[in-house]
Amino acid sequence: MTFDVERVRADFPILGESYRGKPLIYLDNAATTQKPRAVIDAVSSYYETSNANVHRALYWLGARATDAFEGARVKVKRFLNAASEREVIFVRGATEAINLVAHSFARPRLQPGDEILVSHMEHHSNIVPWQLAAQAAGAAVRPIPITDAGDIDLDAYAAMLGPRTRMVAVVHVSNALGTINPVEEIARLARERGVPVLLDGAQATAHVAVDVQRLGCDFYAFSGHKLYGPTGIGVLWGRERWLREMPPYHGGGDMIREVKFSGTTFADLPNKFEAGTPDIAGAVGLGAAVDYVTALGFEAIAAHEEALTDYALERLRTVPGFQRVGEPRRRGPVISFALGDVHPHDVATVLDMEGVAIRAGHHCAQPVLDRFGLPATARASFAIYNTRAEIDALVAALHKVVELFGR
Ligand code: C6P
Repeated sequence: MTFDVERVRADFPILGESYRGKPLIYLDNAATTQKPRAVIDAVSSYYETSNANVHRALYWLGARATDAFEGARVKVKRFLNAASEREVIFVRGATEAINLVAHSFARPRLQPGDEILVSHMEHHSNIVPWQLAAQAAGAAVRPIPITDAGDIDLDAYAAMLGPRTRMVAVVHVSNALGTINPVEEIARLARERGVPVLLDGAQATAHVAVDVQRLGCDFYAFSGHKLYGPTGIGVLWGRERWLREMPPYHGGGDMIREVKFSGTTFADLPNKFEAGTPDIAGAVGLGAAVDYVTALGFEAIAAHEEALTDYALERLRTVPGFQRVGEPRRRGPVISFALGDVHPHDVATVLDMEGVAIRAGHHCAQPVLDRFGLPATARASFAIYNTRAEIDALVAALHKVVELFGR
């Protein structure tokens, strides 16, 4: 199937917006993606036709809401190729998913002197929860080194896996460097030593097909809003064997079997981890987002985004002072860069005046920027609706930055 970017663009109403006469050129897709009409309609149609609380109401509307919510879970199960719907836990996003695993899985298993391995390129969401769990137990979080190119040093990783390693947590696609990590290999090495692996898929699910069984990991975390879905909804996938053993993370309604003052028993999976009224409309929207990308197909998505990223790199090299941060072996549609000694915030501000939205800062990944000796970078990140003309506009705006700062 050929990929028709103009047809894709027509699905995203926000791309028609402009500001001060300049059309929106949205190149901050790693922060959050825009939403297609199908997702917006699914959310509003849910509220217009199906809104009720789930798993509780004894009337038809409640059954309709529950069907919509549980239908979304089935879609996510297929999307990830999970073994069962019981392995799909709805949470607020990747951050909550990782906190859940750190708190309910890792923390009770940790002893003083134990180690959790994370890579040096992790987002804070895949560092801080492990630090909290480790601190409580007298354990340590150790960074797996990365190379100057921005790849995980697999030999160093293999050497670090030892008798005290209790957990490995690694990002599938880096938000700061764009690296697509060899996560199957990382999981295989851990599995050989009986160490469970969590993959942070926040930046992966919109760009590469994810098959959790093939990846061989134990947990997979992602956020709906980076996959063209709503904010406030995300997924923790976990192997049923582990999820059954884990204690609940939050307590409240809808996660119990029986509550007595003498003691409470908990509901089966996945409800055990979904205390309180969930983000029902968010889940429905996420289901629509999953349908949307599945219909486009990941082969077509990847071909479009790879061609766009290649084109962007070729054109960006023409900008005086452009320096890419990280040249990993495999990369997603993310380019982090410096522009001479112009501060990345100045770069982003001038680009904004030209209608081009990028991110500048540490991207919530301070350790990796420290690793490269930088306090911040500018970052352009692409999605299915971006075009070569938008890359040209980015490059033209960067030339203006260079002119303005006289370098
Ligand atoms: N990165 C970025 O601009 P939440 O906030 O829970 O949806 O996702 C957290 C998260 C976890 N892991 C990775 C690799 C991420 O990139 C993110 C979010 C955004 O890069 C916001 S800081």
